[in-house]
Amino acid sequence: MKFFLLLSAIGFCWAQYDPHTKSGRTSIVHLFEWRWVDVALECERYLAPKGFGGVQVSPPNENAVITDPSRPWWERYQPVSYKLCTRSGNENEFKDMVTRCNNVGVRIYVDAVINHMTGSGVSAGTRSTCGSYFNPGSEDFPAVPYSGWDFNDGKCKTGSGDIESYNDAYQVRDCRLVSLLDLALEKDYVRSTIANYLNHLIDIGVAGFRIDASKHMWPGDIKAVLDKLNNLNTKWFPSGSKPFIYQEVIDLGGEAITSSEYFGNGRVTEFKYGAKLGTVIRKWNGEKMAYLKNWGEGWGFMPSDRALVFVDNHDNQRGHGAGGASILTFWDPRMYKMAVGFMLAHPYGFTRVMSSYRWTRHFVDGTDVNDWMGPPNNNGVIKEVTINADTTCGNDWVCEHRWRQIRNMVMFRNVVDGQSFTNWWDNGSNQVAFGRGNKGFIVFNNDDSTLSATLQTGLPAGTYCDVISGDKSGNSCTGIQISVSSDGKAHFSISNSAEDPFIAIHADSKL
Ligand code: AAO
Repeated sequence: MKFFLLLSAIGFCWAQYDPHTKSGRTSIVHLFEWRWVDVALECERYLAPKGFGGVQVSPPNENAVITDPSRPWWERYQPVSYKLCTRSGNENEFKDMVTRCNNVGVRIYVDAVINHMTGSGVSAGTRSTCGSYFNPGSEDFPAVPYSGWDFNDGKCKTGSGDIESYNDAYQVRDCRLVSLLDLALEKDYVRSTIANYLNHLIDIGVAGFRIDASKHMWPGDIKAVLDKLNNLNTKWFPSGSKPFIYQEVIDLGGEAITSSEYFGNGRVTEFKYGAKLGTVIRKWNGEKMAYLKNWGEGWGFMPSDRALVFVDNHDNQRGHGAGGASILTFWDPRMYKMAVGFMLAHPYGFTRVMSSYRWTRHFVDGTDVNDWMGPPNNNGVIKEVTINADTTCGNDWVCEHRWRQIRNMVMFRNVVDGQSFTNWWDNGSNQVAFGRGNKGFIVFNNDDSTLSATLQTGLPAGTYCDVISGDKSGNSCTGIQISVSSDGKAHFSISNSAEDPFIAIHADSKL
């Protein structure tokens, strides 16, 4: 029995569900559209010291240069080849980033766009980020190479060749997603070509992949690609480690395709998480935080050990993808910090923090017509992520991961890792609290009245620094102090008009 347990523990550690973060690091951050040189610096100067486990980077492979609209962020989801050459940097810069991040214990996860190539309507003669020739009209991508044989045209049964209904699993997998040329992943040549691309990245030292548009590929085809992948680079990972896999499948219920079909391949994005949490924090549809008591599987989410969770992603923060209006983003900072704080304190799922750039929103009839706008740039060249004296970012990079409340909750999650969900309390409305064993405790007041309560924290007696209103530095605290008595109880008072109406304390914030 013992031997079996040991084997299954090892099996889990080395398998595709494990992010291979350095021990004690429990979250990753999506540095959306950052340049590789800036990611490398951020690993060294911020992510490693603050306990982040890894970075999801934007697609590193060559893409079409879209000029109408002018250099949208989404051009990176229109591959031209698998050369590592984009607005974020070239192959040498990519390698340097992976090496430097790994050397400080921060992993790199690549956004792998393998379902398709460019849009069918992109005109021949369109430039690409590395100068490779391609012709969408004749399905010719000589820099890979792919030709007409390598696409799904024959299999798709819709009149337009595009996905017309999400109620038909065949359409969703065999037809074109928004006219993007759909690769024939049933072909061994296509599978091997994709595997070669991913293996190149693995050999450089990446720790895993976000598989873009997984819903649009058959689970068995994805598996066939994954079966061809190398183990991770032993310079940084134990021998026999498999890449971490998380598949982008949008399953809010009610469609032909469900997330569970993909569990055999790796983790899956849980889109219900951000959609529901946004609804609760906004208090829409009669939802209240008290209902979060059984958050997780109790809300109909997938099993925790299969879930990749997030409050918002690069799509739904600007109205793409799914989730709708309830999604919270940096544009609603007060509610957003509460949502991210709740996510990072709660044991469910493997957590990803979003890090965005600011763009000029312009709503026409409720739709942001500037949802396409690319990262801060000078004539198309991505701007550097500058760091201000107060540690926030300049040049319109939002850097949510550097907000004190979010950065400190990433550390909170590390400190309480492995501890159970304990000491739930609620007032029947929007004042709630819970602990993580004897390591951490968090209290929220999302009601319209002051919270004043003496609660069981589960923590050892002492004075703790609230990591939301301030930081512990040495033996002093720049924020609110909470004193826990010998019976584990502490008094909390949170005004409903507080800038951040929540308090979090943990073992390492003890003074
Ligand atoms: C661009 C242009 C297009 C043009 C195309 C080709 O915008 O007009 O035709 O180029 O020239 C990104 C952008 C796209 C962009 C594309 C390529 O978002 O606008 O197209 O790059 O440049 C589906 C997929 C999901 C996908 C999501 C955006 O299932 O995989 O659409 N996300 C990933 C990436 C994303 C990227 C791609 C894939 C492509 O994260 O950045 O696209 O590489 C339903 C379905 C979802 C479906 C949504 C949206 O959702 O369930 O699967 O996502 O529709 O079509 C409620 C429902 C919910 C429903 C939602 C929306 O919330 O509950 O289920 O409404 O109807």
